[in-house]
Amino acid sequence: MNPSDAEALTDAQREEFHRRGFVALDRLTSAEEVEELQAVYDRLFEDDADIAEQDRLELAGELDGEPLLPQILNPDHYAPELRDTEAYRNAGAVARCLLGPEVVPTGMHAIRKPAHHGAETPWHQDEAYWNPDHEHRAISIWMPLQAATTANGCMEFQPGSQLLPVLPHRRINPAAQGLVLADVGAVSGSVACPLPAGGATVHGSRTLHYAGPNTTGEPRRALVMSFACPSRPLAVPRRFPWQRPERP
Ligand SMILES: O=C(O)CCC(=O)C(=O)O
Repeated sequence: MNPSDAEALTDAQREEFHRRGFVALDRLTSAEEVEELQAVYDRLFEDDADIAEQDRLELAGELDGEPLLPQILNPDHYAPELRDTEAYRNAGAVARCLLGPEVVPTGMHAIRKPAHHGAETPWHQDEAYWNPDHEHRAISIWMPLQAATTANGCMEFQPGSQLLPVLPHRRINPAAQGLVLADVGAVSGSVACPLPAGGATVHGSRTLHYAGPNTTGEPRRALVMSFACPSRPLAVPRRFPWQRPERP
């Protein structure tokens, strides 16, 4: 790890990530860059943006023809400038600081909660979406492009849940591509993480997390940057029946 990676987080922040499965950072990038990223982000979500069908997902379905929780996979394929940012450089340093020098970027996604009716992102573990035949050491760095609050859908985490196995999940509803933890009664004592614009939360692949609905008059924009160590096949593969017939 080079010295600047080691300084990406304080010892207390690293300890908190490993103990609780998440950590909140006040600043990943500047207010100026947030403003530039907002414009790029909003263009990607316009109806006529040239996004491949497989990279446009609707996680929660529609209400009166309006998407409730639209997601764009690989936004940086359509806007490569997202990679040439202080946010992305700092996210990489945070990832190497937590997981070591072998860590590689594994992609970005963007989830937008529309004003007034953006749906909740229900409780889930990211690993429930991934290849069950492999072991994963991965983190996601979630950065809001406006302040994130409990009113517009900031992230919420279940401390200690990174130590759990992948729990059973199901589809949010038959028309949606998102997953929800089958037994949300398993969640208690969760911690909401409001953030300033350009701050970030960092969570592990099994950390249980949620983001509430957007009840405000402004969209809630979040850019998620993911990183992982090279994944290895498990000696005993797992079965994630909720992924059938296809893995999103
Ligand atoms: O932005 C959201 O609403 C949820 C994000 C999330 O679940 C994730 O990044 O894993």
